[in-house]
Amino acid sequence: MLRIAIQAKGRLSEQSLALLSEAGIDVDDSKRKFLSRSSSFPAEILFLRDDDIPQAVSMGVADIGIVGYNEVLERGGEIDVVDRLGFGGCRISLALPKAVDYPGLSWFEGKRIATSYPNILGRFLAEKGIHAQIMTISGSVEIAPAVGMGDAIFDIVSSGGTLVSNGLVEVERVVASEAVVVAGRSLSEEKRRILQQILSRFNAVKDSRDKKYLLMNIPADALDEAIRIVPAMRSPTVLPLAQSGWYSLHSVVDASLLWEKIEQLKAIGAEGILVLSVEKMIL
Ligand code: PRT
Ligand code: ZN
Repeated sequence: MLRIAIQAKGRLSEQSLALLSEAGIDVDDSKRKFLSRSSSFPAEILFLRDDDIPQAVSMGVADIGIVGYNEVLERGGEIDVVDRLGFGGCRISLALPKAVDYPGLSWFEGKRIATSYPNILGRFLAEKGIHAQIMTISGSVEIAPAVGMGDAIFDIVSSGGTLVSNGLVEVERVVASEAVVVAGRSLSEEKRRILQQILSRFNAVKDSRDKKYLLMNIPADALDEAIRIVPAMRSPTVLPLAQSGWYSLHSVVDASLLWEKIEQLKAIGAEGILVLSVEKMIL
């Protein structure tokens, strides 16, 4: 049995539950219990605030956790990042009122910077040799300069909309973050085995998310060129059609290249192109 901590309520909770479910780890979260046993996998889910997940894993209250890398960097502990999940992407940046004419990092010397990430900021400033006063506040950091609680802020940015609507400009991107899996350092053999099983399922889910399955009819004389355009993982499947001189070709492509590939295939005579989502992909 492995205990997995995830965010109870917030930006990462739905995608964490969806990932677990796609990996065959179903949890009944309708009762919103603190601890919930999976009905389909030897795991239980502990619902926590994201700030508490690194410590919970470090102390062994949970064996692994799904949490923003920003929290891992800020809180530290006896934990290792064992996987990156590709959602919850954001960065932690320094931002200033837009009226300031920013000359570079030296501007921060002697200034007051409001943040919920004092440890990450402290390390960054020390590394750059800048002496500034860090003002730790736990929420609504973006309003700090307007109310006189700091000259600048160090906060999470994703679209940048919040900065703009508060009259701030991002001047330094300090760290990039996304949701990650963290694991404790003293897991038993059995727990490590379950963790490996989970990670390989997560990878299958992640790999399938950005792939599309393509089927098409292709004339015999264009077959070699079609195989070059969509080479698949090993090589595409080619089946003869009932009508001679034609083949059915099946392949897998990166979703980002889908339209480009379709246009190339049409140009060499492919017909009846079908595009399907990939449910799971095991490499
Ligand atoms: O209650 P709990 O403590 O669990 O939740 P929380 O309120 O501390 O965290 P939550 O749910 O807001 O975020 C959880 C995690 O999501 C963070 O730790 C990050 O890893 C990640 N994440 C991704 C973000 C954002 N994107 C994000 N945009 N966390 C916060 N924001 C904030 C940002 O600070 C800004 O104020 O959302 C606002 C909108 O951002 P813009 O730039 O898109 O306007
Ligand atoms: Zn939080």
